[in-house]
Amino acid sequence: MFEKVLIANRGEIALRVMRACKEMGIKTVAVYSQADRDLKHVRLADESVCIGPNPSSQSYLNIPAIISAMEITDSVAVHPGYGFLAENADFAEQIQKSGFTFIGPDPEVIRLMGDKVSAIQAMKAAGVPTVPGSGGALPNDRDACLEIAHKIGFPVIIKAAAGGGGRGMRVVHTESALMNSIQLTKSEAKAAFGDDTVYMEKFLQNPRHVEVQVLSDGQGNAVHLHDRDCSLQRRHQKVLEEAPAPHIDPQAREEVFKACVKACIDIGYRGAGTFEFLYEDGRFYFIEMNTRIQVEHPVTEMITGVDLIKEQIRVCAGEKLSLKQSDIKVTGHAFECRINAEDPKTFMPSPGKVTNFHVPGGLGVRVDSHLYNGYTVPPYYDSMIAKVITHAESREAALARMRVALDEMVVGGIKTNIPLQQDLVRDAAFAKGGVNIHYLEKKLNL
Ligand code: MV4
Repeated sequence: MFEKVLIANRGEIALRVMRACKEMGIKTVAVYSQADRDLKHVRLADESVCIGPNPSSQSYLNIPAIISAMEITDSVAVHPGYGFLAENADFAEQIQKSGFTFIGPDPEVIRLMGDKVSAIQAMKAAGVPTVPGSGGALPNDRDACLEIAHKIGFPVIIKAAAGGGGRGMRVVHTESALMNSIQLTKSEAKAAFGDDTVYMEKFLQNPRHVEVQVLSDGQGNAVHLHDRDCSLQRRHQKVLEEAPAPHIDPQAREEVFKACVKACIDIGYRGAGTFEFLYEDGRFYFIEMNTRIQVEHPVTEMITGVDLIKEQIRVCAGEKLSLKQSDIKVTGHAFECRINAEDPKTFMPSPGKVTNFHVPGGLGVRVDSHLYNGYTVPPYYDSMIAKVITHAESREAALARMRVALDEMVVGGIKTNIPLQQDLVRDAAFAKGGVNIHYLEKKLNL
Protein backbone atom coordinates (compact mmCIF):
# COMPACT_ATOMS: atom_id res chain seq x y z
CA MET A 1 0.00 0.00 0.00
CA PHE A 2 1.02 3.62 -0.51
CA GLU A 3 3.18 5.09 2.22
CA LYS A 4 2.02 8.67 1.70
CA VAL A 5 -0.72 10.21 -0.47
CA LEU A 6 -1.00 13.84 -1.52
CA ILE A 7 -4.57 15.09 -1.78
CA ALA A 8 -4.80 17.51 -4.71
CA ASN A 9 -8.14 19.01 -3.78
CA ARG A 10 -9.95 21.07 -1.16
CA GLY A 11 -13.18 21.18 0.83
CA GLU A 12 -15.33 18.21 1.71
CA ILE A 13 -13.77 15.79 -0.76
CA ALA A 14 -10.25 16.48 0.52
CA LEU A 15 -11.52 15.65 4.01
CA ARG A 16 -13.34 12.56 2.72
CA VAL A 17 -10.18 11.26 1.02
CA MET A 18 -8.08 12.06 4.08
CA ARG A 19 -10.39 10.03 6.32
CA ALA A 20 -10.04 7.04 4.00
CA CYS A 21 -6.24 7.36 3.94
CA LYS A 22 -6.04 7.59 7.72
CA GLU A 23 -8.21 4.50 8.16
CA MET A 24 -5.84 2.68 5.82
CA GLY A 25 -2.74 3.82 7.71
CA ILE A 26 -1.59 6.02 4.82
CA LYS A 27 0.20 9.28 5.66
CA THR A 28 -1.45 12.35 4.13
CA VAL A 29 -0.25 15.57 2.56
CA ALA A 30 -2.66 18.46 2.10
CA VAL A 31 -2.02 21.15 -0.50
CA TYR A 32 -3.84 24.45 -0.28
CA SER A 33 -4.09 27.91 -1.80
CA GLN A 34 -3.44 31.00 0.31
CA ALA A 35 -7.18 31.47 0.96
CA ASP A 36 -7.47 27.85 2.11
CA ARG A 37 -4.90 27.73 4.91
CA ASP A 38 -7.71 27.28 7.47
CA LEU A 39 -9.39 24.32 5.76
CA LYS A 40 -10.27 21.54 8.17
CA HIS A 41 -8.32 18.84 6.33
CA VAL A 42 -5.20 21.02 6.24
CA ARG A 43 -5.18 20.96 10.05
CA LEU A 44 -5.72 17.19 10.14
CA ALA A 45 -3.07 16.33 7.53
CA ASP A 46 0.30 14.90 8.53
CA GLU A 47 1.90 17.60 6.39
CA SER A 48 0.65 20.51 4.34
CA VAL A 49 2.08 22.63 1.54
CA CYS A 50 0.85 25.96 0.18
CA ILE A 51 0.84 25.60 -3.61
CA GLY A 52 -0.06 29.12 -4.67
CA PRO A 53 -2.40 32.08 -4.66
CA ASN A 54 -6.20 31.97 -4.53
CA PRO A 55 -7.19 31.53 -8.20
CA SER A 56 -7.41 27.78 -8.85
CA SER A 57 -5.47 28.33 -12.10
CA GLN A 58 -2.47 29.18 -9.94
CA SER A 59 -3.01 26.61 -7.18
CA TYR A 60 -5.28 23.54 -7.54
CA LEU A 61 -4.73 23.48 -11.31
CA ASN A 62 -1.00 24.23 -11.10
CA ILE A 63 0.58 20.92 -12.16
CA PRO A 64 4.25 21.87 -11.53
CA ALA A 65 3.36 23.17 -8.04
CA ILE A 66 1.61 19.91 -7.18
CA ILE A 67 4.46 17.76 -8.49
CA SER A 68 6.94 19.91 -6.50
CA ALA A 69 4.80 19.40 -3.39
CA MET A 70 4.93 15.62 -3.97
CA GLU A 71 8.71 15.75 -4.34
CA ILE A 72 9.41 17.79 -1.22
CA THR A 73 7.07 15.67 0.92
CA ASP A 74 8.11 12.27 -0.51
CA SER A 75 4.53 11.50 -1.47
CA VAL A 76 4.14 8.41 -3.66
CA ALA A 77 0.61 8.93 -5.00
CA VAL A 78 -1.86 11.70 -5.61
CA HIS A 79 -5.63 11.60 -5.13
CA PRO A 80 -7.28 14.22 -7.36
CA GLY A 81 -10.81 14.11 -5.86
CA TYR A 82 -13.34 15.55 -8.32
CA GLY A 83 -13.13 18.71 -10.43
CA PHE A 84 -9.76 20.49 -10.81
CA LEU A 85 -7.28 17.97 -12.30
CA ALA A 86 -9.31 14.82 -11.69
CA GLU A 87 -9.96 14.13 -15.39
CA ASN A 88 -6.91 15.84 -16.85
CA ALA A 89 -5.02 13.21 -18.86
CA ASP A 90 -1.92 15.42 -19.10
CA PHE A 91 -1.79 15.67 -15.31
CA ALA A 92 -2.11 11.89 -14.92
CA GLU A 93 0.63 11.45 -17.50
CA GLN A 94 3.02 13.91 -15.86
CA ILE A 95 2.39 12.25 -12.49
CA GLN A 96 3.28 8.85 -13.97
CA LYS A 97 6.34 10.22 -15.81
CA SER A 98 7.57 11.75 -12.54
CA GLY A 99 7.47 8.26 -11.01
CA PHE A 100 4.35 8.80 -8.91
CA THR A 101 0.96 7.07 -8.97
CA PHE A 102 -2.17 8.86 -10.10
CA ILE A 103 -5.16 7.47 -8.20
CA GLY A 104 -7.34 6.94 -11.23
CA PRO A 105 -7.14 5.19 -14.60
CA ASP A 106 -4.23 5.44 -17.04
CA PRO A 107 -3.87 8.72 -18.97
CA GLU A 108 -4.81 6.91 -22.20
CA VAL A 109 -8.11 5.80 -20.68
CA ILE A 110 -8.83 9.32 -19.37
CA ARG A 111 -8.11 10.62 -22.87
CA LEU A 112 -10.31 7.96 -24.50
CA MET A 113 -13.24 8.94 -22.28
CA GLY A 114 -12.47 12.68 -22.43
CA ASP A 115 -13.08 12.57 -26.16
CA LYS A 116 -16.82 11.84 -26.25
CA VAL A 117 -16.65 10.46 -29.80
CA SER A 118 -14.03 7.85 -28.92
CA ALA A 119 -15.82 7.15 -25.61
CA ILE A 120 -19.08 6.35 -27.42
CA GLN A 121 -17.24 4.16 -29.94
CA ALA A 122 -15.50 2.22 -27.14
CA MET A 123 -18.80 1.74 -25.32
CA LYS A 124 -20.63 0.63 -28.44
CA ALA A 125 -17.89 -1.91 -29.10
CA ALA A 126 -18.32 -3.25 -25.55
CA GLY A 127 -22.08 -3.61 -25.99
CA VAL A 128 -23.17 -0.60 -23.92
CA PRO A 129 -26.36 0.92 -25.38
CA THR A 130 -25.76 4.38 -26.87
CA VAL A 131 -27.97 7.15 -28.26
CA PRO A 132 -28.79 6.75 -31.97
CA GLY A 133 -26.35 9.13 -33.65
CA SER A 134 -23.60 9.87 -36.10
CA GLY A 135 -21.38 7.19 -34.55
CA GLY A 136 -18.40 9.46 -35.05
CA ALA A 137 -17.28 12.99 -35.90
CA LEU A 138 -19.50 14.90 -38.33
CA PRO A 139 -17.93 15.29 -41.77
CA ASN A 140 -17.37 18.75 -43.29
CA ASP A 141 -20.03 18.03 -45.86
CA ARG A 142 -23.52 19.51 -45.96
CA ASP A 143 -25.20 16.65 -47.76
CA ALA A 144 -23.60 14.03 -45.53
CA CYS A 145 -24.72 15.91 -42.38
CA LEU A 146 -28.26 16.28 -43.69
CA GLU A 147 -28.37 12.58 -44.48
CA ILE A 148 -27.19 11.67 -40.97
CA ALA A 149 -29.80 14.00 -39.42
CA HIS A 150 -32.61 12.54 -41.49
CA LYS A 151 -31.55 9.01 -40.67
CA ILE A 152 -31.57 9.86 -36.94
CA GLY A 153 -34.71 11.99 -37.19
CA PHE A 154 -35.25 15.50 -35.79
CA PRO A 155 -34.83 16.83 -33.18
CA VAL A 156 -31.11 16.13 -33.00
CA ILE A 157 -28.39 17.46 -30.70
CA ILE A 158 -24.93 18.60 -31.84
CA LYS A 159 -22.26 18.03 -29.19
CA ALA A 160 -18.57 18.92 -29.01
CA ALA A 161 -16.35 15.85 -28.78
CA ALA A 162 -14.18 17.70 -26.25
CA GLY A 163 -17.22 18.94 -24.27
CA GLY A 164 -19.24 17.06 -21.70
CA GLY A 165 -21.17 17.91 -18.58
CA GLY A 166 -23.43 20.15 -20.63
CA ARG A 167 -20.74 22.29 -22.23
CA GLY A 168 -20.73 22.74 -26.00
CA MET A 169 -24.07 21.38 -27.20
CA ARG A 170 -26.98 22.64 -29.25
CA VAL A 171 -30.41 21.20 -30.08
CA VAL A 172 -31.59 21.37 -33.69
CA HIS A 173 -35.27 20.99 -34.58
CA THR A 174 -35.33 21.52 -38.34
CA GLU A 175 -33.32 20.77 -41.44
CA SER A 176 -33.09 24.50 -42.25
CA ALA A 177 -31.32 25.20 -38.93
CA LEU A 178 -28.90 22.26 -39.12
CA MET A 179 -25.82 23.58 -40.91
CA ASN A 180 -25.86 26.88 -39.03
CA SER A 181 -26.09 25.05 -35.70
CA ILE A 182 -23.24 22.74 -36.62
CA GLN A 183 -21.03 25.72 -37.58
CA LEU A 184 -21.92 27.61 -34.37
CA THR A 185 -21.22 24.58 -32.18
CA LYS A 186 -17.93 23.99 -34.02
CA SER A 187 -16.68 27.55 -33.53
CA GLU A 188 -17.73 27.53 -29.87
CA ALA A 189 -15.97 24.20 -29.39
CA LYS A 190 -12.83 25.52 -31.08
CA ALA A 191 -12.80 28.56 -28.80
CA ALA A 192 -13.59 26.64 -25.60
CA PHE A 193 -11.60 23.43 -26.09
CA GLY A 194 -9.26 24.10 -29.04
CA ASP A 195 -10.96 21.24 -30.91
CA ASP A 196 -13.90 21.78 -33.27
CA THR A 197 -14.86 18.11 -33.60
CA VAL A 198 -18.62 17.68 -33.16
CA TYR A 199 -20.99 14.73 -33.36
CA MET A 200 -24.74 14.27 -33.64
CA GLU A 201 -27.27 12.36 -31.54
CA LYS A 202 -31.01 11.96 -31.43
CA PHE A 203 -32.23 14.56 -28.91
CA LEU A 204 -34.12 12.79 -26.16
CA GLN A 205 -36.87 15.11 -24.98
CA ASN A 206 -37.69 13.92 -21.48
CA PRO A 207 -35.01 11.58 -20.17
CA ARG A 208 -33.82 10.96 -16.65
CA HIS A 209 -30.15 11.08 -15.72
CA VAL A 210 -29.27 7.64 -14.37
CA GLU A 211 -25.66 6.64 -13.79
CA VAL A 212 -23.91 3.40 -12.92
CA GLN A 213 -21.04 3.22 -10.42
CA VAL A 214 -18.19 0.82 -11.13
CA LEU A 215 -14.97 -0.32 -9.52
CA SER A 216 -12.33 -2.00 -11.63
CA ASP A 217 -8.75 -3.11 -11.02
CA GLY A 218 -7.33 -2.96 -14.55
CA GLN A 219 -6.42 -6.64 -14.12
CA GLY A 220 -9.57 -8.11 -15.58
CA ASN A 221 -11.83 -7.69 -12.57
CA ALA A 222 -14.71 -5.25 -12.36
CA VAL A 223 -17.97 -4.87 -10.46
CA HIS A 224 -20.88 -2.46 -10.64
CA LEU A 225 -22.36 -0.86 -7.54
CA HIS A 226 -25.83 -0.27 -8.96
CA ASP A 227 -27.21 3.05 -10.08
CA ARG A 228 -28.05 6.57 -8.97
CA ASP A 229 -30.64 9.00 -10.24
CA CYS A 230 -29.29 12.54 -10.59
CA SER A 231 -32.13 14.07 -12.60
CA LEU A 232 -32.73 16.95 -10.17
CA GLN A 233 -30.32 19.52 -11.54
CA ARG A 234 -30.18 23.19 -12.46
CA ARG A 235 -27.92 24.44 -15.25
CA HIS A 236 -26.07 21.11 -15.28
CA GLN A 237 -25.41 21.34 -11.54
CA LYS A 238 -26.84 18.41 -9.63
CA VAL A 239 -28.90 19.39 -6.59
CA LEU A 240 -30.32 16.19 -5.06
CA GLU A 241 -29.34 12.61 -5.88
CA GLU A 242 -30.54 9.18 -4.84
CA ALA A 243 -29.62 5.53 -5.04
CA PRO A 244 -30.88 3.26 -6.37
CA ALA A 245 -32.68 5.04 -9.23
CA PRO A 246 -36.43 4.58 -8.65
CA HIS A 247 -38.80 2.84 -11.08
CA ILE A 248 -36.24 1.33 -13.46
CA ASP A 249 -37.08 -1.58 -15.75
CA PRO A 250 -35.41 -4.55 -14.03
CA GLN A 251 -34.30 -6.28 -17.24
CA ALA A 252 -32.89 -3.14 -18.89
CA ARG A 253 -31.07 -2.44 -15.63
CA GLU A 254 -29.46 -5.88 -15.36
CA GLU A 255 -28.37 -5.68 -19.01
CA VAL A 256 -26.82 -2.25 -18.60
CA PHE A 257 -24.99 -3.29 -15.42
CA LYS A 258 -23.47 -6.28 -17.22
CA ALA A 259 -22.46 -4.11 -20.17
CA CYS A 260 -20.77 -1.55 -17.90
CA VAL A 261 -18.73 -4.27 -16.18
CA LYS A 262 -17.69 -5.70 -19.56
CA ALA A 263 -16.74 -2.23 -20.80
CA CYS A 264 -14.47 -1.71 -17.76
CA ILE A 265 -12.64 -4.92 -18.55
CA ASP A 266 -12.47 -4.18 -22.29
CA ILE A 267 -10.90 -0.72 -21.83
CA GLY A 268 -8.63 -1.79 -18.97
CA TYR A 269 -10.31 0.58 -16.55
CA ARG A 270 -8.72 1.05 -13.13
CA GLY A 271 -10.33 2.80 -10.18
CA ALA A 272 -13.79 4.13 -9.48
CA GLY A 273 -15.80 5.27 -12.47
CA THR A 274 -19.28 6.29 -13.53
CA PHE A 275 -21.21 5.51 -16.70
CA GLU A 276 -23.71 8.28 -17.39
CA PHE A 277 -26.93 7.36 -19.13
CA LEU A 278 -30.08 9.04 -20.26
CA TYR A 279 -33.02 6.81 -19.33
CA GLU A 280 -36.25 7.18 -21.27
CA ASP A 281 -39.17 4.81 -21.90
CA GLY A 282 -37.48 1.93 -20.13
CA ARG A 283 -34.21 2.14 -22.07
CA PHE A 284 -30.68 3.27 -21.22
CA TYR A 285 -28.60 5.42 -23.57
CA PHE A 286 -24.92 5.96 -22.73
CA ILE A 287 -23.77 9.59 -23.01
CA GLU A 288 -20.46 9.94 -21.12
CA MET A 289 -18.12 8.19 -18.71
CA ASN A 290 -16.63 10.01 -15.72
CA THR A 291 -13.20 8.67 -14.81
CA ARG A 292 -13.21 10.08 -11.27
CA ILE A 293 -14.92 9.66 -7.93
CA GLN A 294 -18.05 11.78 -8.00
CA VAL A 295 -19.66 14.20 -5.58
CA GLU A 296 -22.67 11.89 -5.17
CA HIS A 297 -20.67 8.72 -4.39
CA PRO A 298 -21.97 8.60 -0.77
CA VAL A 299 -25.48 7.49 -1.77
CA THR A 300 -23.92 4.41 -3.35
CA GLU A 301 -21.77 3.84 -0.26
CA MET A 302 -24.86 3.97 1.94
CA ILE A 303 -26.85 1.38 -0.03
CA THR A 304 -23.91 -1.00 -0.62
CA GLY A 305 -21.79 -0.48 2.49
CA VAL A 306 -18.70 -0.23 0.26
CA ASP A 307 -16.17 2.54 0.97
CA LEU A 308 -15.61 3.65 -2.62
CA ILE A 309 -12.59 5.82 -1.86
CA LYS A 310 -10.78 3.04 -0.02
CA GLU A 311 -11.50 0.57 -2.84
CA GLN A 312 -10.37 3.15 -5.40
CA ILE A 313 -7.09 3.64 -3.53
CA ARG A 314 -6.58 -0.13 -3.18
CA VAL A 315 -7.00 -0.94 -6.86
CA CYS A 316 -4.87 2.04 -7.88
CA ALA A 317 -2.12 0.75 -5.57
CA GLY A 318 -2.11 -2.38 -7.74
CA GLU A 319 -4.22 -4.64 -5.55
CA LYS A 320 -6.72 -6.97 -7.15
CA LEU A 321 -10.35 -6.08 -6.61
CA SER A 322 -11.35 -7.86 -3.40
CA LEU A 323 -15.06 -7.54 -4.10
CA LYS A 324 -17.00 -10.00 -6.21
CA GLN A 325 -20.30 -8.99 -7.75
CA SER A 326 -22.09 -11.36 -5.38
CA ASP A 327 -20.58 -9.45 -2.41
CA ILE A 328 -22.45 -6.32 -3.43
CA LYS A 329 -26.00 -6.18 -2.12
CA VAL A 330 -28.29 -3.19 -2.13
CA THR A 331 -29.85 -2.39 1.22
CA GLY A 332 -32.56 0.24 1.31
CA HIS A 333 -32.41 3.65 -0.27
CA ALA A 334 -30.32 6.82 0.11
CA PHE A 335 -30.64 10.50 -0.76
CA GLU A 336 -28.05 13.25 -0.92
CA CYS A 337 -28.83 16.96 -0.70
CA ARG A 338 -26.03 19.26 -1.80
CA ILE A 339 -25.82 22.28 0.49
CA ASN A 340 -24.38 25.33 -1.25
CA ALA A 341 -23.39 28.75 0.07
CA GLU A 342 -25.81 30.60 -2.19
CA ASP A 343 -29.04 32.54 -2.17
CA PRO A 344 -31.86 29.96 -2.29
CA LYS A 345 -33.88 32.11 -4.72
CA THR A 346 -31.31 33.84 -6.95
CA PHE A 347 -28.55 31.19 -6.70
CA MET A 348 -25.96 33.96 -6.28
CA PRO A 349 -22.94 32.70 -4.30
CA SER A 350 -22.94 33.73 -0.65
CA PRO A 351 -19.42 33.34 0.73
CA GLY A 352 -18.52 34.59 4.22
CA LYS A 353 -18.00 33.62 7.82
CA VAL A 354 -19.99 30.71 9.23
CA THR A 355 -21.03 31.84 12.69
CA ASN A 356 -23.15 28.91 13.75
CA PHE A 357 -22.93 25.40 12.32
CA HIS A 358 -25.17 22.61 13.59
CA VAL A 359 -25.23 19.32 11.72
CA PRO A 360 -28.15 16.91 11.76
CA GLY A 361 -27.60 13.45 13.18
CA GLY A 362 -29.20 10.19 14.20
CA LEU A 363 -29.50 6.76 12.64
CA GLY A 364 -28.95 6.78 8.88
CA VAL A 365 -27.82 10.41 8.70
CA ARG A 366 -24.41 11.30 7.29
CA VAL A 367 -22.97 14.77 6.75
CA ASP A 368 -19.86 15.19 4.60
CA SER A 369 -18.64 18.73 5.24
CA HIS A 370 -15.47 20.65 5.97
CA LEU A 371 -17.30 23.46 7.78
CA TYR A 372 -16.81 24.43 11.40
CA ASN A 373 -17.86 27.40 13.53
CA GLY A 374 -15.83 30.43 12.54
CA TYR A 375 -14.78 29.05 9.13
CA THR A 376 -14.93 31.57 6.29
CA VAL A 377 -16.24 30.26 2.96
CA PRO A 378 -13.97 31.84 0.34
CA PRO A 379 -15.43 33.31 -2.86
CA TYR A 380 -12.92 31.68 -5.22
CA TYR A 381 -14.18 28.12 -5.53
CA ASP A 382 -17.30 25.97 -5.86
CA SER A 383 -20.02 27.00 -3.42
CA MET A 384 -20.82 23.49 -2.14
CA ILE A 385 -20.21 23.45 1.63
CA ALA A 386 -21.86 20.22 2.77
CA LYS A 387 -23.64 17.09 1.64
CA VAL A 388 -26.45 15.71 3.77
CA ILE A 389 -27.00 12.02 3.11
CA THR A 390 -29.77 9.90 4.57
CA HIS A 391 -30.22 6.15 4.36
CA ALA A 392 -33.16 3.99 5.40
CA GLU A 393 -34.83 0.68 4.57
CA SER A 394 -37.16 2.22 1.98
CA ARG A 395 -37.24 5.28 -0.30
CA GLU A 396 -40.10 6.76 1.72
CA ALA A 397 -38.26 6.32 5.00
CA ALA A 398 -35.02 7.78 3.62
CA LEU A 399 -36.93 10.80 2.31
CA ALA A 400 -38.69 11.30 5.66
CA ARG A 401 -35.30 11.08 7.32
CA MET A 402 -34.00 13.78 4.96
CA ARG A 403 -36.90 16.10 5.85
CA VAL A 404 -36.02 15.77 9.54
CA ALA A 405 -32.30 16.18 8.89
CA LEU A 406 -32.67 19.35 6.83
CA ASP A 407 -35.00 20.88 9.42
CA GLU A 408 -32.36 20.22 12.07
CA MET A 409 -29.47 21.77 10.15
CA VAL A 410 -28.25 25.29 10.92
CA VAL A 411 -25.69 27.21 8.88
CA GLY A 412 -25.54 30.72 10.33
CA GLY A 413 -23.79 33.77 8.90
CA ILE A 414 -24.17 32.94 5.20
CA LYS A 415 -27.07 32.17 2.91
CA THR A 416 -27.55 28.56 1.85
CA ASN A 417 -29.88 26.57 -0.39
CA ILE A 418 -31.27 24.62 2.60
CA PRO A 419 -34.72 26.26 2.09
CA LEU A 420 -34.74 25.02 -1.53
CA GLN A 421 -33.79 21.51 -0.41
CA GLN A 422 -36.50 21.59 2.27
CA ASP A 423 -38.98 22.44 -0.46
CA LEU A 424 -37.73 19.70 -2.79
CA VAL A 425 -38.00 16.91 -0.23
CA ARG A 426 -41.67 17.89 0.22
CA ASP A 427 -42.41 17.98 -3.51
CA ALA A 428 -45.20 15.53 -4.37
CA ALA A 429 -43.86 14.55 -7.83
CA PHE A 430 -40.36 14.03 -6.47
CA ALA A 431 -41.77 11.91 -3.67
CA LYS A 432 -43.36 9.62 -6.27
CA GLY A 433 -39.97 9.19 -7.92
CA GLY A 434 -38.73 9.24 -11.49
CA VAL A 435 -38.97 12.94 -12.40
CA ASN A 436 -36.95 13.89 -15.50
CA ILE A 437 -33.98 16.23 -16.05
CA HIS A 438 -36.24 19.24 -16.75
CA TYR A 439 -38.35 18.93 -13.61
CA LEU A 440 -36.37 21.22 -11.29
CA GLU A 441 -35.84 24.06 -13.77
CA LYS A 442 -39.54 23.98 -14.67
CA LYS A 443 -40.51 24.02 -10.99
CA LEU A 444 -38.19 26.96 -10.28
CA ASN A 445 -39.69 29.02 -13.09
CA LEU A 446 -43.25 28.64 -11.81
C1 MV4 B 1 -28.47 14.86 -24.15
C2 MV4 B 1 -29.79 15.25 -23.86
C3 MV4 B 1 -30.80 14.80 -24.69
N1 MV4 B 1 -30.49 14.01 -25.75
N2 MV4 B 1 -28.23 14.07 -25.21
C4 MV4 B 1 -26.35 17.47 -20.77
C5 MV4 B 1 -25.13 17.17 -20.00
C6 MV4 B 1 -24.35 16.20 -20.80
N3 MV4 B 1 -23.75 15.23 -19.92
C7 MV4 B 1 -25.34 15.59 -21.74
N4 MV4 B 1 -26.54 16.36 -21.63
C8 MV4 B 1 -27.64 16.03 -22.33
N5 MV4 B 1 -27.45 15.23 -23.39
C9 MV4 B 1 -29.21 13.67 -25.98
N6 MV4 B 1 -28.94 12.90 -27.05
C10 MV4 B 1 -30.02 16.07 -22.75
C11 MV4 B 1 -28.94 16.46 -21.98
C12 MV4 B 1 -29.26 17.28 -20.83
C13 MV4 B 1 -29.06 16.79 -19.54
C14 MV4 B 1 -28.53 15.53 -19.30
C15 MV4 B 1 -28.35 15.07 -18.01
C16 MV4 B 1 -28.72 15.86 -16.94
C17 MV4 B 1 -29.25 17.09 -17.15
C18 MV4 B 1 -29.42 17.58 -18.43
C19 MV4 B 1 -29.98 18.84 -18.64
C20 MV4 B 1 -30.14 19.31 -19.91
C21 MV4 B 1 -29.78 18.53 -21.01
